[in-house]
Amino acid sequence: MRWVPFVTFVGAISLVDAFTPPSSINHKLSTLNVAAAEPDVTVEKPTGTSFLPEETVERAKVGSPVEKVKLAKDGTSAWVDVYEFARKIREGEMTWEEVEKADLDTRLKWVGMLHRGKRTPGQFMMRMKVPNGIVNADQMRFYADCVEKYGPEKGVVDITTRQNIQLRGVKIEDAPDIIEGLHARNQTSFQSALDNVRNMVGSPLAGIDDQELVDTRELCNAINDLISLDPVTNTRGNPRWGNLPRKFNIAISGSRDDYAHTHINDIGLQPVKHAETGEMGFNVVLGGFMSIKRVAESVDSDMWIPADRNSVVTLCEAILRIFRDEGNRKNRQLARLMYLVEEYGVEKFKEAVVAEAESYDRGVKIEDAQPAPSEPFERRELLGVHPQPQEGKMRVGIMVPAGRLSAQECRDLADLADKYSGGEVRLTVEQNVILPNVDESDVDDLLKEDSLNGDSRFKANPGFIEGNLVSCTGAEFCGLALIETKANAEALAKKLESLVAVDRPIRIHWTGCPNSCGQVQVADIGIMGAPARKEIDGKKVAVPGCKIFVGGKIGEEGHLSLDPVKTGIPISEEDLIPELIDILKSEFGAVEKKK
Ligand code: SRM
Ligand code: SF4
Repeated sequence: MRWVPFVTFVGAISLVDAFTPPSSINHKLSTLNVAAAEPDVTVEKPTGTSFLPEETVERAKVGSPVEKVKLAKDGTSAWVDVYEFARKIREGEMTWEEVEKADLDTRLKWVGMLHRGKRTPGQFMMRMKVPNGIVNADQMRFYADCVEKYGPEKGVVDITTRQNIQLRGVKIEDAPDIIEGLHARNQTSFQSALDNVRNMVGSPLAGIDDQELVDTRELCNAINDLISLDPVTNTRGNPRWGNLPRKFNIAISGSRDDYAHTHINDIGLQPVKHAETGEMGFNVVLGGFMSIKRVAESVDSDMWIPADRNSVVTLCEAILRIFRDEGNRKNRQLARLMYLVEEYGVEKFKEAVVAEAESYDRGVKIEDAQPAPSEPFERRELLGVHPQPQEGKMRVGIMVPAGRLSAQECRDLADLADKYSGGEVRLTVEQNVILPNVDESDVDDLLKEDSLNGDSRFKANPGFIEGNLVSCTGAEFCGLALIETKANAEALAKKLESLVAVDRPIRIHWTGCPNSCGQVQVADIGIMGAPARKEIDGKKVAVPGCKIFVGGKIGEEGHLSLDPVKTGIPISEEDLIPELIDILKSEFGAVEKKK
């Protein structure tokens, strides 16, 4: 390993000794809540680039503009810089506009801060890490407190398609308090964007599922710690994985339902028993991703690992090391894992991973893929009230339309969680929530709560269409968007619900541009922002429009729908609703309701 010697704080010129080191930098943290050793405050962290082999650095030097930004000053510098910028802005020494552009728009992403310069200049989205999508009432209230000051339009909270939380409206001067507050609550925003490993997706039913094959919580926490907890200083932010060639997604499925969507992640772990020993483990699928250039389903890697912490961490570490040092640094569109796997060939890539894992000498044995179960299995619902294996306990899935939460709605959820689910809230990749461990005897009271009835946007028993809605951020905040998504998605789902009856959940996904953050290719019906024209007053004019995808599949039979069935459809209600009703009737057996 290429650890560079640490520079000591004491007596050394360091990035941080110009001002008091923020306590969060030295805050001991583990998502597992284990007692960690006291951090050594006398060491400064190495940079992300310091872990790269010379050859990789040489490639980065002639690489993409982002590579050059990272070489000029490492992305990991933001872990410290954000405190300095905030202090200077608070003390009137600088304005946010004076923050160097590369810091503002690129490096601050290492603290999870994404400048929303096109839509809300000077304000940021702050993305968390919520391994396995589990948060608590205290964290929910903290999110509300953080965003409320930015007003009801800009200061909102989103549940993302990676079972994660994003805070909106954040200003640089407020960031240190938020970061400290998160760290004090055992959470972080570090390494959640740009060239970092993204939120760890696991099973939302982990530990409360009678069909569970693997409890994904500890494994998601372990990978989360691998990525963003520095093992040397025991502080948040791990520079070892701080300079990847591109984003990297990992998902661990806990049951045959594959709630984690392993087939669209760079690494997907699918639970399967070893055919001979009966030991529980994972088949490893690789390279699934979505982008403007290409959308690809994962390939089978022909690897199986036991479902224990050491094996899972070692496998991910081995793949990450290869990806970090060998991935494309020139063309960001070709820098996803799939391209590297294809360059090697699956077999050779497997050999490289096995050799890398063996070199760590941790006794991890990677075997050939094991046969997946073949008995019939039906994917289960997450919304509504369902029994748990724990006697007398129920899980209650609640719809959060398009994943959007106001500050008050965060507090409402926190109140429900405190009252009914031991303070715990589970997030799903469908941008909804689950309250686990509700006493059976309390379920009726929960369902009668004001925040689940009347004018509330939350519903425990929503319709099949509105309940399964997913939407990316769209033009409200995202500079890449071609259309407004969340508000349209919510309004049109409500409208459809009133117009047609369906007899099963229909998953309608909206995504504002071809990056497909809203994963339209896995949807029953996917709506992707695209150009459209419409005749208005006798003239054809450009209007917000979409392409429509039909027939994506999730679960064991996961399959991506790659080609749109319709293009150039305006997204206005009068144009889109009839198209969707036609598709719902012809493909999903919908029946129009009597007017
Ligand atoms: Fe995404 C870029 C939002 C999940 C593929 N994504 C963006 C940016 C950062 C663009 C930007 O700077 O504005 C968006 C920020 C908008 C905002 O203000 O929220 C953005 N992506 C999102 C979220 C918030 C959508 C949502 O509403 O839930 C999701 C955050 C997940 C998280 O918690 O980390 C989100 N993005 C995804 C997914 C789905 C997934 O991970 O399962 C994908 C497809 C899967 C994948 O990555 O392979 C996805 N986002 C992209 C891409 C295309 C990646 C590529 O290889 O080209 C981009 C563009 C990029 O990275 O250059 C992108
Ligand atoms: Fe933005 Fe496009 Fe992603 Fe939607 S799909 S959040 S519009 S980048």
